[in-house]
Amino acid sequence: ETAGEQADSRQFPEGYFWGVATAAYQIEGAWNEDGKGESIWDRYAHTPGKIKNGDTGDVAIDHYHRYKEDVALIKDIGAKAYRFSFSWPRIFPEGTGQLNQKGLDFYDRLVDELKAADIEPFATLYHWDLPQALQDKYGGWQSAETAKALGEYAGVVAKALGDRVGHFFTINEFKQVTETAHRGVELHVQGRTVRLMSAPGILLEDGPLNQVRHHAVLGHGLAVQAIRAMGRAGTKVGPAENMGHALPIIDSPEHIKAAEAATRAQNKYFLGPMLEGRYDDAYLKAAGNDAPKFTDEEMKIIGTPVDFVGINVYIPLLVVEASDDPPGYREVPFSISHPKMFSDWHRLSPESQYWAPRLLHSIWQPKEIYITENGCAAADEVAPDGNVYDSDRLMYLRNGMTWQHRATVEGIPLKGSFVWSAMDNFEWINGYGDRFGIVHVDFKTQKRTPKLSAQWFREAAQRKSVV
Ligand code: GBH
Repeated sequence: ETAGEQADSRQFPEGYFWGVATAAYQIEGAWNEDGKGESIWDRYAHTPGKIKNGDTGDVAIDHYHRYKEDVALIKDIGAKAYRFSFSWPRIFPEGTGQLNQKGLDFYDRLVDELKAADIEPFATLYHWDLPQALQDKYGGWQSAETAKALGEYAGVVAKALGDRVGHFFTINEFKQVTETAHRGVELHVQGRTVRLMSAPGILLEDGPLNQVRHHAVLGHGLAVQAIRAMGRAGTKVGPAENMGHALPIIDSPEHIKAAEAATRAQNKYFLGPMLEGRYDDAYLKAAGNDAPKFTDEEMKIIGTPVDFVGINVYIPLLVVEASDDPPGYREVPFSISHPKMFSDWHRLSPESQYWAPRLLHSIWQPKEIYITENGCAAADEVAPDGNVYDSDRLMYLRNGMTWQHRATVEGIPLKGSFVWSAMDNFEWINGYGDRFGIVHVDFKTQKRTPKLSAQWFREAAQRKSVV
């Protein structure tokens, strides 16, 4: 075997999308310009005490005004694909009804700029910034009206941009939109209990929360149908879900089977119904009176076939087989010393970049899979020589992508992946504290500086190989 052949075996398949990702509220700024309506995140960030340091996305990284510079930067760091999201209230200030043409025009120009730079646009319809008007009028996702509104908005966007945007994602992270926004997580800090919630931050009981979950997948289904109907030939659509996935700690058939069962259970609210058109019986039975109310017609809409499944891959669940326990698996904790990333919630798990797509493939066999987010925050600093030496992020991405490569070699239909994030940005309730970019942004001057990890990415994308 020659050295050349060895190198080829390490290459990702031809056409693998080497991408980077962002989301509207995290980068755009211009929160009230050109007729944009208010979103639940504008409202939330403007409410004292909700976001670390009182940060807001009012200006963010000013991408709305700097999109040309940013597209040039994305090209420069070697990305062949760019995943961004539309701000729904920029396009429909009231959520439905009157279109704001100026808002839609922004995305029209952005898409043209990307195409001219030979970067494939992948667009997310809804990355958490619900029009506040829908929250006020219907209680947001508590009502099926919001699901309908998402479907209408999807049709308008697909009609306008579906000739150039070949890939649409419906909703980003169903769990965050539903559970984190309406239940949150309780943390115990210095003897106090704090509940961390994302917008709109309305605490719901189990029954209403299950109904919110149901409306989110219903909105997804309606959006899939609208995009199918309006997109030109070739337009593909699917969800972008933060897929709960289990790592079989030991690679043996029994433990892998246990990981499969745990992964199925983790996805009973969202991926399960979307890919099977039905809720898991065990879920409905356990929920009892709190089970969501739904019709057969709605389940058909929810199960509308998708072209691909996008998954954001950050942290796994660790499981071992437990054949004497009914579910067949048992969750085990991370060791206290398990390597952690900069964000408190984030544990190191490069294997997840293989196991998440592999389990998705073995459980549901979607036609295509994308890893829609892969990345980490780091304690980045600009060194005296002007560079940002993010060696931990570089290690994180290199190892993660090595495991993605393994998935492609084994015939799992993983078609591409997106680094989260292209540029440092507004990290939701953590404000500007957690930097996820492979490009550094000085939040005062808005100066962009590609980090060491961006140099690595450019080289890898060009060689189509990470090792
Ligand atoms: C993704 O969420 C999002 O799609 C993206 O917008 C986000 O920037 C990125 O990941 C990084 O978080 O500080 O304890 O309140 C992944 C799920 C949601 C997990 C926010 C961490 C904050 C936890 N993340 N969450 S905490």
